[in-house]
Amino acid sequence: MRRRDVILGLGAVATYPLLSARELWAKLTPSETSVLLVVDVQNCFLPGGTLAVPNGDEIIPVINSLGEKFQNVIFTQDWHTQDQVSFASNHPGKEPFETVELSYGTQVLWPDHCVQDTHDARLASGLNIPHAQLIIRKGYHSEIDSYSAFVAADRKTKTGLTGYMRERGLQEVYVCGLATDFCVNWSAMDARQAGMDVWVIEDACRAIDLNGSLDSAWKDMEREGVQRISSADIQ
Ligand code: VGL
Ligand code: ZN
Repeated sequence: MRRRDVILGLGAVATYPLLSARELWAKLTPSETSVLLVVDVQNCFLPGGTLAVPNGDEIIPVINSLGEKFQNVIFTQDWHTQDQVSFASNHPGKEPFETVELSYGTQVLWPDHCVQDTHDARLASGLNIPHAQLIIRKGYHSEIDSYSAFVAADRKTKTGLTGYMRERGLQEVYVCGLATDFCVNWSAMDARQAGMDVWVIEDACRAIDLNGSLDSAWKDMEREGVQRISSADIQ
């Protein structure tokens, strides 16, 4: 915190009493050990995609601006085979958004989405973060889904992202992308499990919100010490 910021902050107290504590005080400054984790910003989750998240496209400009504030940026890419166990089409008689019991627990069934090497699975063309360093794919084992960027749904199968981040000394994770209540949530929770400091940038995410999933995702994340912030909290 620089002295100038404090003085500006105090001025703001007098003038704009409704500003949040973060706006008045400590903006977060990403360092060389911080990473922006951009989760599943792919055509399938955008309007017109196979599993469109409402208003998912609105976060792209927010994420592009955030990208300029981070030295380290990692993308994730949901990357399923056509026989992926989480596709309703692979469970005769079942419809998307119903659930099934699998060996690793309850699985939500989804419309076919993000099939490998399709236009639907590509990262959104509006993303503009040329210095992003890694695209980590997940969900490619046909028998196991993976919402998390770190560990698949069986809670055993790893993507390798924890090892990559450890080896590069990346310890602070700022998570954004789609969807808040599924892949963002699970990735943030697993990053905490791996001992990282984790922030979720709410206005750089959009949710599916299935049967209260958004509320329970925020409750779970807050319980695990994931910090809920907005893009304006980062300088
Ligand atoms: C996601 C459902 C299925 C996500 C991925 O990116 O949140 N949700 N596959
Ligand atoms: Zn998926």
